[in-house]
Amino acid sequence: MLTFYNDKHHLHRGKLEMFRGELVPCFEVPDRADHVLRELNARGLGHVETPPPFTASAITRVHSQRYVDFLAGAWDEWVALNPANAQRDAIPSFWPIRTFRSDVVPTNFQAKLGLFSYDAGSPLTAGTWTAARAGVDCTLAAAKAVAGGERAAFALTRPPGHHAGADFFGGYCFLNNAAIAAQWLRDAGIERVAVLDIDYHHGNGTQAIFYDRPDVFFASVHGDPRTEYPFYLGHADERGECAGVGANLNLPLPRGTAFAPWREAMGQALHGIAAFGAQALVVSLGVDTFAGDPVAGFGLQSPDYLRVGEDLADAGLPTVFVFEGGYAVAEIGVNAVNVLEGFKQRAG
Ligand code: SP5
Ligand code: ZN
Repeated sequence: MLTFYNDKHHLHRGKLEMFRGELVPCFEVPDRADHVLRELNARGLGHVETPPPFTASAITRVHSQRYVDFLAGAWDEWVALNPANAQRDAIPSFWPIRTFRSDVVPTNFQAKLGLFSYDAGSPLTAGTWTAARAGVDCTLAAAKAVAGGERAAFALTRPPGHHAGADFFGGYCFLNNAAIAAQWLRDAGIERVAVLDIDYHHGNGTQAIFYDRPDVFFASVHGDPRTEYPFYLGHADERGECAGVGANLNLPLPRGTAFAPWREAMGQALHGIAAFGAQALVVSLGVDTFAGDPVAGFGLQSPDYLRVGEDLADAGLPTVFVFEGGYAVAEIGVNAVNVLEGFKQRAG
C-alpha cells in the first residue's frame, strides 16, 4: 500500500489532557504512528514515502483563514505571554457557547483559544502546527496518488483530523485531513466524493464541513453520542441541510457493539455511498473500535480488521485512507495494517 508519512508528527507531543476534573497523560501519542509504520515495514506491505510540502491553499478550502492564522501563530503567542509557558501546553478553559459572540475575535490569548476549540482534551503544543501541516502534506499526496490512478493510498498521519471543524480544534484534531482530501479530490475534478468515517467517535468536524453540500457524501459508524464523545452531534436524524439534504448518513451504535452488527452498519454506509454514486472514497480510519481501546467501547478484535479492509475493497472505489484514532498502542499497528492488508488482498 502506497503510504505517505512524515516523521515531523513527533513534534506534536501533548503532555496532559483534561478528563473528569484532572489532567491525565495524553492518549494521542507519537508512538501510535510509529507502531503502524513499524508494522507496515515488518509485513513488507508499505511503500513508504515522505511527500514534499504542498501549498497551504488546500487547507483554506476547508478551514477559515482566521482559524489557520490563529493556529499557525498560537504557540508563539502562548510563550510570549510568559516564557515559562514553553514548558506547558496551551489548554482552553473558556468557550463562547450559546448567547456569546464568535464573530469578534478577542485579543486575549485564552479567549481566542476557546473561540477556536470545543474541548479541554486537545493540548496545543510547540510542534502542533508543524506536525498538523506535515499531516496535510501526507494526506494531499495520498489524494493526488489516487486521483492519478492508484487504487488506494494511505496517509499515516497524526494528530488526527476528523473532529476539527472549519473554525475549531478538539478531540485531538487540528486540521481535518479527511475533509481536506475530499475537497482536494473535488477540486481535481471528481464530481462525487464520499467520506466514510469508521473511527469509534463521530466525525463531527467532517460532517459539519460538508453538511450543506450535495457533492460530498458523509457516512459515519460510531458510538451513540447520547453516551459517547463528542456527545453533541452524530445522531441518526442528521441527514444534511439545504442542498446537502440526503448526503449525510449517521449510524450510531450502542457502547459495547460487537463486530457482526458493526460490520452490518458499515455495509449500510457503503450501500448509501454506492447509491449516492461516489466516484472516490476517503476513509477516516480510526481503529479505536478495537475491544482493548482505553477511550472507546466497541468490541472489534484484531482479525476483524482484515474483514473491514475486504469490505472496503469490495466497494470498488479509488480509496484514500486517512489515519484517525486508536489508542491501544500495542495493538494499533496490527489493527490498522490489517485493514490495509485485507483491502490489498481483495483489491488485487
Ligand atoms: C480522533 C479521536 O479518536 N479523538 C477522540 C477524542 C476523545 N477524547 C475524550 C477521551 C475521553 C478519555 N476517556 C478516558 C477513559 C479512561 N478510562
Ligand atoms: Zn476516535
